[in-house]
Amino acid sequence: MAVFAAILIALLIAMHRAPHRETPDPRTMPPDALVGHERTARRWVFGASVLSAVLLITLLGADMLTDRSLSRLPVTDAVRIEMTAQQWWWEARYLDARGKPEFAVSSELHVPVGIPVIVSLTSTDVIHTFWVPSLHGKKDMLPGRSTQLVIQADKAGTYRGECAEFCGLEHALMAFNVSADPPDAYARWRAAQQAPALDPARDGSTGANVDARRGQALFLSSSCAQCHTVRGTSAAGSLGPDLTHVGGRAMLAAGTVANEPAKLAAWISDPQSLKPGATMPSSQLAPDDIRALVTYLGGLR
Ligand code: HEC
Ligand SMILES: [Cu+2]
Repeated sequence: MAVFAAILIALLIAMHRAPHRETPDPRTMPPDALVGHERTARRWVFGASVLSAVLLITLLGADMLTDRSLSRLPVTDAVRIEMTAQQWWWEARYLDARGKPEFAVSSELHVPVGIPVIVSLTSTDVIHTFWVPSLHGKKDMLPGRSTQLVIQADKAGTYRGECAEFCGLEHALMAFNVSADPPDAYARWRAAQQAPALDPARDGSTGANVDARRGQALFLSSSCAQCHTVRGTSAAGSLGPDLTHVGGRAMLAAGTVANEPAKLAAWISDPQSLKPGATMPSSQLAPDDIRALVTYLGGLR
């Protein structure tokens, strides 16, 4: 800002002075004055160049120092997440203390405030870029290679993340949220995610529950289960997001669709109309079946 302001002020001064000053014609100027004129101009150019160089080198130094202190964040007791970018959604696998995947979520990450989070980044298809502007700079996600990033949220809140590398048709509809929670809220969220999915067959059979049970049976017997995992059931597909606790997410399909019954129904019957090019196929289900699926999935909190 200071450099920008200085340049503008210099420009304004020059513009203000130009019309008032009779420009000396070099052909009529005495040689002495001409040399003096050139010398002053040369001094100004030289001075400004040196000043620019000094400023840039200072900024470079500050940048390197900041980078170094960021990479020295203490990472004991860090939360570990494996992020895999897909066309066009994000899969986040949370690891336990021994580095084994515990549960997976999509579109919506939770991290504890004030505790470092080690994120391993990779991609299954093309190059994507992980970018949560309020938490860290961009980092490429490369197929077949794993890179690492340490992030830490110092303030509670929701931070939006985006894919920052053009990756195909739905690149612009590939977002996610990072929710930074106070440690106890984070611990509750984590415990809830670790649990297997609710099973509508286990608790009573009235009202919505009949629908939910029908939805579950449909889900497990149709193609859904071949692409989606619901922990605690036989559904163990891995082409689409893990749906074990999908009912608790605010957004679906990488931030494209709000998680409400009507939108969820529209998504299940025709994902292409909401996110053209998405790799989930449209289904030929009857409205009744869609409703049952929506009740079942909506209840998976
Ligand atoms: C060929 C694999 C495939 C099949 C079959 C499939 N899905 Fe999907 N599903 C996906 C993919 C991939 C996504 C992510 C799409 C995106 O965001 O671009 C997805 C996303 C979803 C989401 C949003 C999840 C989230 O967290 O964002 C729901 C809900 C869902 N599918 C339900 C279903 C249901 C119900 C069925 C059965 C009728 C089904 N899917 C069949 C691959 C599949
Ligand atoms: Cu992408």
